[in-house]
Amino acid sequence: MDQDAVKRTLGEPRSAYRRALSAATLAGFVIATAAAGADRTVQTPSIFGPASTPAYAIRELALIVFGITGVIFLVVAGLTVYALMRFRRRRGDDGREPPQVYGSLQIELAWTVVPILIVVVLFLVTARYIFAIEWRPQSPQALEVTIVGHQWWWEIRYPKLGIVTANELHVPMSDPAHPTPTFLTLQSADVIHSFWVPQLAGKMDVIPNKTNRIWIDPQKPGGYVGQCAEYCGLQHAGMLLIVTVHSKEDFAKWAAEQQAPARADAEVRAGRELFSSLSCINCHAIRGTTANGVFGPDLTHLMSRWTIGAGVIQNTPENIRAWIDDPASLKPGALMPAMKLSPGDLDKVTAYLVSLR
Ligand code: HEC
Ligand SMILES: [Cu+2]
Repeated sequence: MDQDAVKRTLGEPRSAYRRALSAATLAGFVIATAAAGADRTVQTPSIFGPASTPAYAIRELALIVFGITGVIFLVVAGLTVYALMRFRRRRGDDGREPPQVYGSLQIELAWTVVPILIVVVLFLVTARYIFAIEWRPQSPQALEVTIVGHQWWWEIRYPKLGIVTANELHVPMSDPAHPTPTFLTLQSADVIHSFWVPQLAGKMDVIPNKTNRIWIDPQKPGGYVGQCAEYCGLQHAGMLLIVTVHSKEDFAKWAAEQQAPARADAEVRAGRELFSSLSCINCHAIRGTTANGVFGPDLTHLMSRWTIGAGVIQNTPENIRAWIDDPASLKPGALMPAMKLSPGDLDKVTAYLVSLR
């Protein structure tokens, strides 16, 4: 599946913050589970549309709990309706109280023991699923990715592959016969965030000074949308994560492109030199240059990403120019200052960034 097919299956990112406010965060994204762009079955992320083992397990558990509580509801509601009908006030009612039952050991035991048993069953089933997911050992074939939550974007590192990117996680699909799961190490650079891609796994908090782990094994290629699920400040809702699941060959291709050093095209030399002379390099890294900041997203292969600003804005040259001019106009509160460049300098820096494929 090529990148364009994934983009088509994901739909359009919100072009402006206004739309981000008007649409429900996730509903704003239409995404598909279809294998390729050709047959588009569009859907919003749903816990009922799992595509990876932990998400399947969560749906199964939800259905079991729903089943048990549904039966309880039917029994209680049924008995209530029966009592209301059967014992309603009738003509000729003498108004006396019905016989009262006091201190029946059998009845009291029954309504104490039965609910305890139900709760124990729910507890054991849940514990079984939690342990099955959390205690899965990491296999040697597993891909390792470190995800660092920032206000308000995701840093994504592949330590063994030497890749650093942002906001768009790429993983190979995992064939159940030959699983290649992805194990994610979750860390935070500032406040508590929460990693949540509903179709791939449960929520996991991303906590400063603590490392959490989670794994996914998506079984079909496609695009999946995730969202920070713990209020983390002004742009909490503008902290989306897009997961692209590739076939193994396509993932290898993507990884090779990301591993390549940043391009240094001759025709954007002026922009490159200007960029290196500005404070951009204190916050952003471009591999192979003097830019090695880690406060903002790595820009080495900026144009390989579909969005900028963590899913808020489509990645186009015009939007990059507008972003550098004043990030707050596109993502109010974003922790990048307006760089106050002259229009000419803006053009040069934009041309350089746009060359970073
Ligand atoms: C004080 C640190 C800081 C400086 C200086 C800074 N940036 Fe940023 N930049 C950020 C942060 C933080 C983000 C992520 C904002 C978000 O998504 O909420 C960002 C995002 C970006 C993005 C979007 C990247 C993406 O994948 O979402 C581009 C492009 C960018 N900056 C270019 C520049 C350029 C060019 C300069 C210099 C003219 C610059 N930045 C200076 C902190 C900085
Ligand atoms: Cu967050």
